[in-house]
Amino acid sequence: MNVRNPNSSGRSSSAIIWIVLAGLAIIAGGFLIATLTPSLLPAQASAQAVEVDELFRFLLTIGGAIFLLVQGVLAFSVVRFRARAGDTSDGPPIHGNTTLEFVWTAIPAVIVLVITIYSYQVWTTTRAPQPNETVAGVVGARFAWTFTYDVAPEDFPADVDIAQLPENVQATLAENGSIQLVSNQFHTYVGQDVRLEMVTEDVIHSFWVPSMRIKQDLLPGRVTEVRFTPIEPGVYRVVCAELCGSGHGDMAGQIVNGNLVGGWVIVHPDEETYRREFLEPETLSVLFPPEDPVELGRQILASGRYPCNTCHTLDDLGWVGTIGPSLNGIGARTQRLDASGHPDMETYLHESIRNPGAYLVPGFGNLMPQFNPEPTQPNYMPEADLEAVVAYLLSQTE
Ligand code: HEC
Ligand SMILES: [Cu+2]
Repeated sequence: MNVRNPNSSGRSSSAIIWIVLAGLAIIAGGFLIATLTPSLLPAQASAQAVEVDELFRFLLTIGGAIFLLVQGVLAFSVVRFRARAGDTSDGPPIHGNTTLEFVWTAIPAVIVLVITIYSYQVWTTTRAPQPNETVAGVVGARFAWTFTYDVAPEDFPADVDIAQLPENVQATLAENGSIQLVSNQFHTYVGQDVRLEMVTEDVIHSFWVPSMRIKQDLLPGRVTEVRFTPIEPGVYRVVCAELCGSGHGDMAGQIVNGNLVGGWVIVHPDEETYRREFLEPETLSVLFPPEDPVELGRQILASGRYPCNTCHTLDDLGWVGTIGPSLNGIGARTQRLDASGHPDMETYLHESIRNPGAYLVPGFGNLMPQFNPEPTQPNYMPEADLEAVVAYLLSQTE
């Protein structure tokens, strides 16, 4: 019964037209939201990114349409059913409508079911083992990422002098005869399926490569893994997505003085370019550790394997940290000897890394992590590394 408007049949057919138009507008709006929002995301760099983004767009279409529906009905009701001047009556008491209740339970149930099936399918395909995947190790530690991967000697291009590698890469001969590379950068190429096996040395970290749309936690005592297949050549930031302490931000890939610090995934256009560029003599320094301990120490520190750069300034390596004292000229800082009671600078430097809390540089707190000699201890730094680092620091006298 419509008291205000006796001409109710004309009114209801025009209402149906309006409802249909509004419905179309809402659906179109949902598509528009789903199309525009992904332009805010970083470029898709992996096959997984394409699938994840498709799922995301699907969710956005549904979510966007529901958002517009709810807001539209709300706005319409506010205008259409507002109280007229002088009207102090209550609204009509409405309750119990089985059809309506059935519909508004069934529709969301169907939507949730479809989303569940679709997400599960994306989840399983993006994590499915691939026949020719290459496997690399990732260590997350406060506050650095380290990638470990093997290259068989026969895989080195013939014209490359394998005595040389980029400065940020450490290389050792593995037991099986292959060359094990350790770096804060992971190099691969378009189309190569990659599986990363990840462990943490301390707290929970989370390995996130936004452009690849992969994110996986590293959990103490467990090996977690993540897979991706690059589809776009490029240099992609790794970010730690789990707040892990004061240097958390340093785990994110950053460019400092033109150097890539923090974690990076570098995708070469194809396998040949990967081998040539990654192992190219001009861009390489030394593959097998240099004999000269000063050189070796410099290479170890430049590799980013230890997080010293987060706290210390050292011009020679482009470090700009300010939490600890500047290490410029540390080799000549003999005024520390009397104060700390050490006989010579070598012992002093050795102790300030193995046991930083024992003597504190005036004006600084006990903030430096202790670097320990045993692999089972946190912040493991082998004695050989430490000796080379000390030799290098001793050489920094101005
Ligand atoms: C979390 C911050 C932090 C990290 C990481 C860190 N340090 Fe320090 N470092 C400090 C602070 C703070 C001091 C001063 C307090 C003290 O003496 O322990 C210091 C002191 C030193 C000193 C003595 C400096 C002087 O003027 O006598 C040396 C040498 C040193 N650090 C080397 C290193 C090396 C090498 C690394 C990496 C293996 C490193 N530090 C990592 C914070 C840090
Ligand atoms: Cu972290």
